[in-house]
Amino acid sequence: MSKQQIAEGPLQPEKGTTAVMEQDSVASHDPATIHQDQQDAKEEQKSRLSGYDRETLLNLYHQMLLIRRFEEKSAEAYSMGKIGGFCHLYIGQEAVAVGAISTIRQDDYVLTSYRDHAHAIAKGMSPESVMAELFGKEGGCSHGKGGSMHMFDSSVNFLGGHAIVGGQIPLATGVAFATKYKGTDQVTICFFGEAAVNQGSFHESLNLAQLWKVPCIYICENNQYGMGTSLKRAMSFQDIAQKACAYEIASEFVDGMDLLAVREATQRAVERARKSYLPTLLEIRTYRFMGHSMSDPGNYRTRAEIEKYQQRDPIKLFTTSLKEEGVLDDKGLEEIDARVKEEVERAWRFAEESPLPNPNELQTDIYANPIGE
Ligand SMILES: Cc1ncc(C[n+]2csc(CCOP(=O)(O)OP(=O)(O)O)c2C)c(N)n1
Ligand SMILES: [Mg+2]
Repeated sequence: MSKQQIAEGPLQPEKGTTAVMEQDSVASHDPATIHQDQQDAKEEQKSRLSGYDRETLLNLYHQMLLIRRFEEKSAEAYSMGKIGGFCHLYIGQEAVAVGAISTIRQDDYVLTSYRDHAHAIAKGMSPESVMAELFGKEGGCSHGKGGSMHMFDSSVNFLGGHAIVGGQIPLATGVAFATKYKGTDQVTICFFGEAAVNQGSFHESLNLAQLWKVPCIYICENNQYGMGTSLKRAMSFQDIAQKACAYEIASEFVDGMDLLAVREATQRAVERARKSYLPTLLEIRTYRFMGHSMSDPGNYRTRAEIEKYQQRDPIKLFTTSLKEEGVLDDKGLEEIDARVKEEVERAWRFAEESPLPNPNELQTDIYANPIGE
C-alpha cells in the first residue's frame, strides 16, 4: 500500500491481507471445498503468527475465549429468565471485536450497536458489570437500567451500545471530530452491522468524515444477515468496502474469522487515523452462529450453512494455529480454559448477588424532565 494511496484515496483490496470469505452459496457447502477453505485459512493465519510475542497471542486467545464463554453463560441465564428484554449474542464474531480493539489505547473511543457485550469487555469493562447489567441489577454498568443493548462506561471510553440501527455512526463521527478539534491523537472505532450500511446515517457520516478528515475507523461487521434478511435480498451492490470509493475513503475487505487479519487491517487504519487524521472503512466478513437475538427461530437459513461457517470458527482456527506452531499445548489450553470458566462464574455470582435498582433511582441519569415538571 503506498503512502500516496493512504493520503489520497480509496484502496483496492490488498493481496495477502484480504482473505475474503465468499458470500454464501449452496455450492460452497460441499465438504471438500469446506475442507480446503479451512486448510487455506489455517495456513494464512499461521504465516502471520511469527510477528507476535507469546504473551500477546495468549492474551488475545484468552479474550476471545472469555467472550465466547460469557455469551454462552448469558444464553443460559436468558433461558432461565434471569435476563429480560432483548439479548443479541456475538458467538462466531469474536475475532472482530478482539482483533480490532486490541490495537487501540485505553483513551481511544469505541461505539457499537446493540450486539455489544463483547466490545464492552474487549474495551476493558469487567465481565461483572456487563453480566449485572444483563440481569438488570444495580451493580451493572448502567445500574441495571440499560440492559443488554446499552452497555456503557465512560471511564474506559466505551460509549455504547446503541439500539437504533446505524445510530452510532454519526455519533462516532462526532466523537472523532471532537478529539481532532481538541488536538489529541485519540482515534475512534465505530462498529456496525452490514444492514446499517443501507441507512442514510452511514453515507452522511462517511461524507463528512473524509471532508473534515476525522480520525474514525468504521468497521462494518458483515455477518450476512440483518435479522432474518440476507444481505443479498436487501442491498443492491454488496461489496461494502467499495462503497468507500464514493467518499474517497481508504478501505479494505478482511476475513473476520482470522483474528490476526483483523488486527493487522485495523492497525493500518489506526495508524492512518492517528498520524494523518484520516478515516477508513473496513468491511470485515464474519458470521453469527446464533440467531439474531435470543427470540429468533432462525428459519431463514439452513443448518448446512451454519455448520459450514462453524468449520471456520475463529476460536477453533486460532487454537489450531497456536498448537501447530508450538505456542500453546493442551495443558496450556486447559489452564486458560479453567481461568476463563472461573472469571465467568465470578461474573454470574456478582450479578446474582447484586441488588435490584432502588425504585427511587428511576429518574436519575435521564435527560428529559419528567412529564409535568
Ligand atoms: C432504525 C432501525 N430500523 C430497524 C430496526 C430493527 N432492527 C433491529 S436489528 C436490525 C438488523 C440489523 O442488522 P445488522 O446491521 O446487519 O446487524 P447484526 O444484527 O447483524 O449485528 C433491525 C432491522 C432498528 N433497531 N433501528
Ligand atoms: Mg448483520
